[in-house]
Amino acid sequence: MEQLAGSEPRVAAHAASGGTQTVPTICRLCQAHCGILATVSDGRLTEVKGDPDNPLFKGYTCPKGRALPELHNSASRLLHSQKRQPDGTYASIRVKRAMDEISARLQAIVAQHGPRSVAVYTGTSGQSYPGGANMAAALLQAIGSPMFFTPNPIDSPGKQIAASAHGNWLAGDLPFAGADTWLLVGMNPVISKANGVPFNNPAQRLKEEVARGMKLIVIDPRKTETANRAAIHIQPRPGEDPTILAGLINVIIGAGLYDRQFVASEVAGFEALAATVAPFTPDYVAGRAEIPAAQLVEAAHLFATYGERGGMANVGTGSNFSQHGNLTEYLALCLATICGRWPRAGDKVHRPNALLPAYTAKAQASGPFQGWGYGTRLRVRDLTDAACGLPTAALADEILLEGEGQVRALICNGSNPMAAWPDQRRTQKAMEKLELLVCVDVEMALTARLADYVIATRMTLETPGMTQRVEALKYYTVGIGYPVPYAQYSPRIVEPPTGSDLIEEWEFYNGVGKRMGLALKMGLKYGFGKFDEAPPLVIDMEQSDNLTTEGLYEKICENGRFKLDDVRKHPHGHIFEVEETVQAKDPGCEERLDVGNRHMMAELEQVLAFDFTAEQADRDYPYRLISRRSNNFLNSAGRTLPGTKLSRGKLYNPLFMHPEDLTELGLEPGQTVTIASRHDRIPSIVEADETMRRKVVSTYHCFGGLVDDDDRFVEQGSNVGRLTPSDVEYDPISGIPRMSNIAVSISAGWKQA
Ligand SMILES: Nc1nc2c(c(=O)[nH]1)N[C@H]1C(S)=C(S)[C@@H](COP(=O)(O)OP(=O)(O)OC[C@H]3O[C@@H](n4cnc5c(=O)[nH]c(N)nc54)[C@H](O)[C@@H]3O)O[C@H]1N2
Ligand SMILES: Nc1nc2c(c(=O)[nH]1)N[C@H]1C(S)=C(S)[C@@H](COP(=O)(O)OP(=O)(O)OC[C@H]3O[C@@H](n4cnc5c(=O)[nH]c(N)nc54)[C@H](O)[C@@H]3O)O[C@H]1N2
Ligand code: SF4
Ligand SMILES: [Mo]
Repeated sequence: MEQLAGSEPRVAAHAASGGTQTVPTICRLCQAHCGILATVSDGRLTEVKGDPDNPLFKGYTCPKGRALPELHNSASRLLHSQKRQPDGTYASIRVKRAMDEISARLQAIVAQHGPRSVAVYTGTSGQSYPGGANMAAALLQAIGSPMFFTPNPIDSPGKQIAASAHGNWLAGDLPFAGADTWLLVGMNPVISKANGVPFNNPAQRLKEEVARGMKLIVIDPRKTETANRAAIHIQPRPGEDPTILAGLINVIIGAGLYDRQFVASEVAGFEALAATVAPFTPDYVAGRAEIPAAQLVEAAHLFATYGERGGMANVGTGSNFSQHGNLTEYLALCLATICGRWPRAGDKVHRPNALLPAYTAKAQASGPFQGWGYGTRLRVRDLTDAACGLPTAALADEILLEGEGQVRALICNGSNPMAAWPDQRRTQKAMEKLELLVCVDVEMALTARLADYVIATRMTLETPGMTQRVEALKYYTVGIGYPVPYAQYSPRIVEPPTGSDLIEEWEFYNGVGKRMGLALKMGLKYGFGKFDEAPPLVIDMEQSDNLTTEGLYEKICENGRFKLDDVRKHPHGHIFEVEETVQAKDPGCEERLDVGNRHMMAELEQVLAFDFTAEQADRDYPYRLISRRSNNFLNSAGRTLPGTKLSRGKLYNPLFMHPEDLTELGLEPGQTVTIASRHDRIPSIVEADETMRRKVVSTYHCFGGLVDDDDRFVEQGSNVGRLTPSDVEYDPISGIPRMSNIAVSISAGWKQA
């Protein structure tokens, strides 16, 4: 057996030895990175279940994780890279050959059109592999192109934009466990395992906290699995989150329930905030969001006064999709800040790093900074680089718009524009216009079907895994990441199927860079906002010949508080003992958290001025389509698998409607309907759902086929991104278009146009 750096065998010994063995490892499908037990029989992954000996996850998994064997063994999985043939069909190509050809084509494109003509879009599944997205970024940097995109600006871009306007707290956020209250806006962590509730079994964490006495407040137009546990569920019209949060802040300030001491010593802009929220009286908010005024007042009092320590507020994708996401995220930070909800000197540091460098948590602000309007300018819609990254919703136009600076080559790393981007018709035009489209994927996903090359990669359990990335999430926003200094490392668990020719993401980018004669340097840095905690780590690939993935992970974790070797000693994962307390503020520190940012206050004034009555009375498009996530699928991943356990025989994304809305329209569950927005129309099949607010409907994203494929909706669903134009209603900073609270009409039947 080949030996690697750190004397680790190529695969865990059991995998090579035949027979059946069950070993601990990490599910890397989503950001939770649950500790799991994988059973391997004769070199094949046969079962995944929770690991009761994992100290953090304690046996927890979700259906997606338990379906890892189906993914790894799927007949529709790519075992060889694919090259598009002149007739549009695909033929297998050796990955080395593909790298030769791709590097030659990239070189020619750069020579003719300049570095900016090459872009990378790294997606959700790119995050399963530490090193992949970073190496893609290193390749782009070596080429000299700034055109690096992620899903973040079509996810929750308001988080970083709000944090830049508000400033960061250098002790991080408050722990969920033990809090008295918590406010969740536009998110459903029980299903999404995203932020808000700790993702080591969120349903259980929430249940425990509520049983202990936490009072949860949820703002969501749907009575979600999370809202079921709420002491107060505000079920408003969608799109009114800034109105409601401004209303809550107004009540709290008006009744003098805020933390005067904290505001006096750590906060700037309080008067501006108080003045701007003043018109958002309970009656105004109630009439506009269509909620009881008394409920708003009760929620404000509960949040501000219940218990000794109180709790924080977290915002999810629903609010970010419904426009004014930057403002909603900002107001949620302001709400926590005026109530003094940040760790203080002497508190225990609850997210100290384990595989990331140690840092000093301080009870002080790292003041605001300008989080937009800098760096690379896009050629469309006056968009620029920003704290959330380059505006992804505008990339299709950067490909379509001819002239200097046009993007002509795109590499998709574990991402799927055709399933995930808004404005699917425009996206398809853009994908078809590219001179070179490369998809680095594990299946012939929707975008791969338009690609020149599809690079087939190993799946997670065929690569080593580790949890460092999860720790870094706390720098991205509040309310996310491991709630304790936990880490896990896993060796490779299985070898890929025999006869396959697969590569790992980072090896592909490194291989292409080498062939282009470029010196790749992977740069890694972490910190709250503008504040770097440690000198950036640079991994110079020219100095790293014969590097293995295991060796690369050693380098990535080089400056960690704990060494990878320490973590490896605990194959079931480990919660380290880190007894650190938050330090007092630096003497003379003048930094303040800003709750009165001019741009945000101006946006709140715009919200106030908006004629919401016209929207409420829209007879042509009387329903509001909102977002929602499938418990069994992570975005589009695994969607090409024929009839998996996960789809439970239902291969489409139904349209969920309140039963009384169904009756009003004369529809029966299971009936086919047309969902039309002002922009486009898609077919669907209705399902009764009492959790919906009346006149609000929802469906899952990332279903459906290419744009001419609507008629097959029963076997593949339909794509909600079709209903959203990317250039009509969009955020001027992140470019995110309106992806929830979409005005739609619903009518019986479907006929392809
Ligand atoms: N209408 C609407 N649009 C949305 C959303 C919504 O809720 N509604 N959500 C938005 C959000 S929050 C996001 S994050 C984006 C998601 O945007 P993307 O990240 O672009 O989309 P995904 O579907 O997650 O793409 C994952 C791709 O990786 C592939 N893949 C799976 N496993 C692996 C692997 O192990 N290795 C590699 N290399 N590839 C793999 C999958 O086949 C798939 O093609 O979509 C956004 N778009
Ligand atoms: N099972 C599963 N888990 C996932 C994913 C998945 O596809 N499946 N995707 C992953 C990804 S990429 C992400 S970004 C996270 C997202 O994680 P979350 O942000 O928690 O996303 P959702 O679960 O869709 O919850 C969004 C909620 O917002 C509500 N909503 C919609 N519009 C509005 C509005 O205008 N105002 C308010 N107040 N609420 C609104 C919806 O009813 C819904 O309950 O989940 C991740 N986890
Ligand atoms: S929540 Fe599910 S998909 Fe996410 S890491 Fe855990 S088992 Fe995997
Ligand atoms: Mo996302």
